[in-house]
Amino acid sequence: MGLLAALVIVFAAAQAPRATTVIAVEPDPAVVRDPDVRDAIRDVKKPWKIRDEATGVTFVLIPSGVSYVGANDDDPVAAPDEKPRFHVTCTKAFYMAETETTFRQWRSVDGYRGHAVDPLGDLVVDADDQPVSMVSHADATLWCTKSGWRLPDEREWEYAARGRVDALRPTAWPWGDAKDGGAGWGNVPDLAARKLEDGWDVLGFDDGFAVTAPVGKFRANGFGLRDMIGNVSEWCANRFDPKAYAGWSKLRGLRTMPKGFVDAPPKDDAPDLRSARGGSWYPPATACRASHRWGYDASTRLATLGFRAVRDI
Ligand SMILES: [Ca+2]
Ligand SMILES: [Ca+2]
Repeated sequence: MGLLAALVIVFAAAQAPRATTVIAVEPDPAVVRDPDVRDAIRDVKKPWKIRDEATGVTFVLIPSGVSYVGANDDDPVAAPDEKPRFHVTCTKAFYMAETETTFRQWRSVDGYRGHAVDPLGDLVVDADDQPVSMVSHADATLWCTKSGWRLPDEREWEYAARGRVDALRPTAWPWGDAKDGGAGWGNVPDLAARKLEDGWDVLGFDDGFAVTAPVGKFRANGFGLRDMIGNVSEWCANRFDPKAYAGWSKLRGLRTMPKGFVDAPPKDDAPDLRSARGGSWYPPATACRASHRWGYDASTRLATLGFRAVRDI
């Protein structure tokens, strides 16, 4: 019995939950302004905002709900890979990091002390509170896995980026259907960025940041997430297929990816393209729409590309 008891203790230790602090049980109505979203969060019966103590990553609860993925038919700048728009049901709530993964958080995990940063002259892009960039898809995936987390599926990402639990018509840009009017919504390619390079296609205001901004400086979306639009684009878990929406639009509901899910390998030595979302501080401005999709080779490292983690419930 003594040996059995010892084994039970070891097993229990191995399964011990990570130290997590509850930041807020109830959604803050000043942040989550839609009462339907607040009700959906309460229905999950889990705290709205929590913090992982080992890394400092703060998560907010993304409730189940219904939304659209893809561009509206009348969106004049939508690319073919954003269509056809389809209706999804997020069937299972999950936690998503409130911000992009920062350098401080990145370095808090063993084995991730050092990091190569793309030289951008005198511009600082690797301060503790700036989003980590220059990370490959494998880097981002492994970093998440070490803490028991994962990258989002791009449908989950877009559902989360829209910040709504209903099926009302989504807007093309986070702030509306017109390109202008986005001041305060995120660190986007703007007049500050155009000082780096004449002729860049930018939005017509100055958000104060030419390159990456410290995370969380701009307004939260309907779920309380920050910087989903702009700052750095964000790796998603799944393979990028420009024609995927034709098939996905025929599925009923959003399939939440199980832990450890891996896409089938690419066929016939095709490149291993992975999806990235949300636009960044760098042009084009049209990438700062929730429906915009990037497909990058998985080994790509860019000063415009980072990630955020999902923690399953
Ligand atoms: Ca900017
Ligand atoms: Ca972002």
